[in-house]
Amino acid sequence: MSDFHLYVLIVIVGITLITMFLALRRKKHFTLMSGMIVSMFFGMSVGLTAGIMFGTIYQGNLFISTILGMSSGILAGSLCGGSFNFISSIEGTLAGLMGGMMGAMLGEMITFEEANMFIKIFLLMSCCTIYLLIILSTSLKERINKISAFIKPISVTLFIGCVLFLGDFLNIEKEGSKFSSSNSGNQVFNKETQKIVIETSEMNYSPNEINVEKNKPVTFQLINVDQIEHDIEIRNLSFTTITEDTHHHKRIENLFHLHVGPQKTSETTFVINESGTYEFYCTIPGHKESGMIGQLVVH
Ligand SMILES: [Cu+2]
Repeated sequence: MSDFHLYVLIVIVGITLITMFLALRRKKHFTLMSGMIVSMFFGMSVGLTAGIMFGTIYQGNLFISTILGMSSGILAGSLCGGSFNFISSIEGTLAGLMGGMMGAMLGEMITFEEANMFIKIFLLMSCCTIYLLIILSTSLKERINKISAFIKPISVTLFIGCVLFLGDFLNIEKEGSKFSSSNSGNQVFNKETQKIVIETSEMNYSPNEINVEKNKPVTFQLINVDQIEHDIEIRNLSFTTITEDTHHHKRIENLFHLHVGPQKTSETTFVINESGTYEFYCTIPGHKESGMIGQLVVH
């Protein structure tokens, strides 16, 4: 769990407490219907936020992420609804259950970056519950007459802005530290980069045996002269990525994957941390069997 995920959890707990407090205090201003709407909105938003988050953290284990996502949604929805009345708590519980389940499935399927975007959107929606609570419990006449009618939207907007800004800040800081560590890594390892060029043509890698040194940056270039796509995959390889020009489909520990489109070139620079002999192959169905296989020796 990263700093960003921890931050999202803390914000969720915070909003749940604020929502409960507001709901209990302004209960008499709410009709049954508006209480139900708020609970449903809150349960669903928190369920989706937590579901997507746990879906990415426990990628590959949909059972755990579904349980955690649903529990978070149910807890938030029922607490918020329970502050109004029993019917609203049922509404909140069910919405939280559904949101958590859908979020976990979504988190399982999308990449880390995409998930972070969705988490921010649904976290924003969760924060908006506070605004919804204030608006729904203030009569129209009151809203027009009071100066606080101006203050409230502004303060709520500021609050939401701060919440999002802080989340972004944590994200940036994480990326920043990753960047600087790889930079200093460059200096520690070596200035010279090893360059490996592999050409793929007619179900063959050429060369199909490569030698590299560990703890030294390797630029890996894959040139595809074929009319069909290829890739290269290495399992159980402990490495640190420095740069890449293609996106990973999924973040799996110790799995190296570089994809190359028809008549395209892909490149990535990384550092291998452990010596050993590794097998590499193409994951496109049938290609490995037709001879797209090779050996990587790390000294
Ligand atoms: Cu292939």
